[in-house]
Parts: sequence; C-alpha cells; structure tokens
Amino acid sequence: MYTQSFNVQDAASLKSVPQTPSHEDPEFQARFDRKIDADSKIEPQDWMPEAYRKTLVRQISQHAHSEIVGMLPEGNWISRAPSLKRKAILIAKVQDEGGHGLYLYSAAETLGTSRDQMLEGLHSGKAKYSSIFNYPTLNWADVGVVGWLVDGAAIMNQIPLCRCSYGPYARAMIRVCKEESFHQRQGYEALLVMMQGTAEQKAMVQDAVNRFWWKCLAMFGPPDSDSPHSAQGMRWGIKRISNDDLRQKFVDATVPQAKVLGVTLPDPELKWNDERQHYDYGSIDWDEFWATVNGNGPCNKERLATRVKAHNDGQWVRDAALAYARKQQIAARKEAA
Ligand code: BYC
Repeated sequence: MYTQSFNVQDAASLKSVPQTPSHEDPEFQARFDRKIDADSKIEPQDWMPEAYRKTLVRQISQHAHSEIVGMLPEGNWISRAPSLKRKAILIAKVQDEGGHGLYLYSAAETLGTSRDQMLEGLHSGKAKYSSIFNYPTLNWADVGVVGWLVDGAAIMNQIPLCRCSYGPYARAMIRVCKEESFHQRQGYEALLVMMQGTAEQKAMVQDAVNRFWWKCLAMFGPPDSDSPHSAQGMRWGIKRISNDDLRQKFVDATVPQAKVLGVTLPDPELKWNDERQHYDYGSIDWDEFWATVNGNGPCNKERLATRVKAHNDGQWVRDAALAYARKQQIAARKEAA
C-alpha cells in the first residue's frame, strides 16, 4: 500500500480522471444536488461543479501535506527514543503518517490534479498544512503529547470525514482513522508510564501539555463565524461537523482523560457548564494561529526546508522506480507481440 504509486508515472495523462466538459449544465447540477441531498457518494467519474472539485483538491491536498509534514517533528525523535520498544512504535507511527499522505494524494489525484502539482504547491509555500506541525517537539514527553492531543484532535476532525460526500476521500479516511486511533492510544500510554515515573518526568509531561494544549484547540480551524469555507463545505457534505462543534467535542472528551493522566489543562476558565452540558473554555490566540498558518510560526521555515530536501534526496528512488516500470512495460509488450 505504501508504494502503490511507485510504478505509475506521475503525469496528468495517467493519474488524472478526465474533467467533465465545463458546462455547469442545470440538469447536471440538479442531479448532483439530488445526490448530495440523498447523502449518496460522488465518485470521480460523476459530474461535479468546479467549485466542489476545487474545494476538495484544496482540502484533501492540505490534509495530505499535513500528514507528511507531520512526520517531521516526531521523526526527529526516532533516534532518541528511550527504548527499543518505543523506537519500534514510533517508527511504525511515522511510517503510517507517510501512508496516510499517499492515500490522500491518491484521492486528490482522482479529481484531476497530479501529485507533482500538489507537491509543487507545498514546496513553494503556496499550499497550507496543519498549523500544529510548525511547533517544535522539544523532548520525549512532546512525542507522547503529540500522540495523545494532536492525533486525538485529528481523529475528532477526521471521523466525520469518513462520511464525506466524495467517495475516494471518505474511503481513504476509514483506514486513516483506524490507524490514528492506535497513534492516539500509544501517545496516551507513553504518557501514563511517564506519569508513574519521577517528579522530573511528571513535570516534563505537564510542560508538554502546557505548550501543546492551545495549539491543539486551534487545529480545528477558525471559529465558525470567521471560517470562509465552512457553510459551503457543510452544504456539500464535505464537512459534517463545524470547526467550533468539533473543538467542543474534543475539549469534552479530553478533560476526563487529563484527569486520569493526572495533568492540568492550562486553562483557568475550563469548567463544566451544567446548562450547556459541555465544558466552557478560554479564548484561543487567533493572531498567533494566523501568524503560524501564514508562514511565521517557530518552525515553518525549518519544516519546509527539510521537506524539500527529503523530496530532492528521494529523486533517485523515483527515477529508479520509473526506470523499472518502463523496463517491465517493454518486456510485457515484447511478450505480447
Ligand atoms: N492549520 O474556512 P476554514 C494530521 C485554513 S492532523 C492550517 O475553516 P476549511 C496529523 C484553511 O485551510 C491535521 N490552516 O477552512 C495528525 C483555510 O485556508 P485556505 C490535518 C488552517 O477547509 C497527527 C482557512 O484557514 N487534518 O494530519 O473549511 C500526525 C480558513 O479555514 C487550519 C486535516 O487537514 C489549521 N489548523 O476547514 C500526523 C483534516 N485550520 O485553504 C498528521 C481535513 C484552518 O482558504 N481538513 N486552516 O487558504 C479539514 O477538516 C479542514 O480543511 C479544516 C479547515 C478543519 C482544517
């Protein structure tokens, strides 16, 4: 599964589904709307409005970029994991994230955008990826907290995407979510072990939670009132639950987990609201969020430079895979002749 693309030339002619002629015909539109209203899946060969296609390419490619950039902060800790067991788990997790990127790039390719185009967007700094990966992982506790909170937030956001109206994205997300739930649990378990350790270990966990908590709340995106894409995304059945509702679900699910772990979530305003039957929480620093999303977070430049270098260093692998595929093709043609 991880190498599915290696023997396929990454050219638009091979990987893309041809675009439907661009007439936004009322009859086609009505058929599309009926499918959305009936909660049926839209498949690559179906007619779809250009704006729907563009929204999906934007969201799925950003999601794919987040998966592969997300490999970097954790990948830094593979060589410094505290035991062989933790190292093996972390290698598996980071490899899973690479796999998620591949499923998602493949899903986006079915919409007519090649992987080269998407990667060009990432490497040139035009395309977005999740804000959370522009913060550093300073110590081993951060790796546990990334699993518990970052993957926890990702699952909360991604479970509804398994019901997304676009078939290939929805199907990719089913597998992604299964793997993400292992990631979340391994992070939580690593933290539980540290919380039974020395005072220094407990302090490390608390410090990591303090640094990541607010950034994880911001991962769900701007408040609904400031989210330009939410209303249309929900009308199309791409987004099923709004940014604010997902954020609330995440807070409600995480507070009891923090209690079991024995850490304090760094928000003096966090308290149960009996009337709302939800936890109230304090204000997120949206200026910091936008600064990070727009390229000025603590690690944006480092992440992009590492990613571009990894891509360039991997050129020989892609060349070799394509050369092998060409050889196989020639051999197959000879045999058929
Ligand atoms: N970071 O109108 P909105 C993971 C952008 S987890 C950066 O609400 P939308 C992983 C947004 O793109 C993370 N940018 O947009 C976990 C838009 O900008 P553009 C990845 C953000 O699309 C562990 C603008 O703000 N998950 O992969 O309706 C280990 C306005 O926002 C962020 C996904 O991508 C952010 N946090 O909703 C490894 C899930 N939030 O495009 C990996 C799929 C918002 O207009 N994506 N923006 O320039 C989604 O569900 C939605 O795209 C979002 C945003 C909820 C993220």
